[in-house]
Amino acid sequence: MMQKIVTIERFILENQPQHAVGDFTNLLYDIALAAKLIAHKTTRAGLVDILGRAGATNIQGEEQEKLDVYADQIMFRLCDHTGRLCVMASEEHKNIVEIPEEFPKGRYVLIYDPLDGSSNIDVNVSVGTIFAIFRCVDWEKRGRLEDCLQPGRKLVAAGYVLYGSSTMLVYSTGNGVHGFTLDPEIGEFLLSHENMTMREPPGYYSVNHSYFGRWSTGVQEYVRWLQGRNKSEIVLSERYIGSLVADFHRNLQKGGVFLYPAETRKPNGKLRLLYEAAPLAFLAEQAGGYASNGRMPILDIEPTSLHQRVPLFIGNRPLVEMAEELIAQHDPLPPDHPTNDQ
Ligand code: FBP
Repeated sequence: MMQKIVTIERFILENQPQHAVGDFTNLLYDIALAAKLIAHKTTRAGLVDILGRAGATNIQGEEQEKLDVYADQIMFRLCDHTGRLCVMASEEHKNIVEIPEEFPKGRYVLIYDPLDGSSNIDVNVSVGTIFAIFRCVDWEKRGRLEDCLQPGRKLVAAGYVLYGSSTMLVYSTGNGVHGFTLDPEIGEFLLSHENMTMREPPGYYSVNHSYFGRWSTGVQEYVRWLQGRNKSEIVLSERYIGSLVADFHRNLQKGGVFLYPAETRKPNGKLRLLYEAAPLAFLAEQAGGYASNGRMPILDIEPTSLHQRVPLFIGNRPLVEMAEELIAQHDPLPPDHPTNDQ
């Protein structure tokens, strides 16, 4: 039977959550438009001088790629003047991104990683944009840091855009996970994957094995279990693109687990709680999966800083819970460890 043709705009409008009075809907429209503009550049990346380094470094001390500067600018310029936001935070900026005084402030907080996996751009590997939306803590005041430092449980929406063989926008407002594919000919995101769920049984596990020697015993035992060793009956194949959005998207559709554990050189892992782990954890739980830092749900972690990193285990719930079990078994926390009382 022919798939119904539904644009993302119509789907957003018809599926507005109760709290929406228009600005939430329009904010999602803004993000869809930003995705189209960024997709336009990514698909032509090999042609125009957008590749290569921007000659600047970002807060993470990483050399900025031109495309991620462009993507960051697009998100900002599309969202700073609309009166829908009280504040923004970007993976590319050290501090919160304030709404210019001359523009009205709104009721929502937009947090985004403008171009995740940017180190893959030069080699034409899929990259992504990740976004998360909270409500402002105090509507009377202009945006502040505390508006951004909210636990993932408080998210009202999250999603990502995958710039791959086709461009897809996948999001949730707490009412299931839905995917839209960009039809470049008409420039419209059309509903292509309604009510996405983590497929059972799972097919894949995704991890950068080169760090094996630097993982804790619990994580090493877990990865051996994923490989079907140590009497584990699990049968998974291994896939690792090294681009979080692409790895997560595959596992969302085919079932599986992605992990970026802590390791001796990165005691809190590499991925950022606010821009990467929490938005994808929101999607994972909406799709029937789960996300953990190895000890507790990612969505229950109270952020303490804008760019804090967190170990991430995300995918089918039984796979992630096994990580928690083996880490608890092999890496007992010292009795006075704070996580014990959270
Ligand atoms: P950026 O935010 O700097 O792009 O880094 C994030 C990322 O590229 C993820 O997309 C990916 O999962 C991970 O880093 C790959 O890291 P590694 O190269 O250590 O496996």
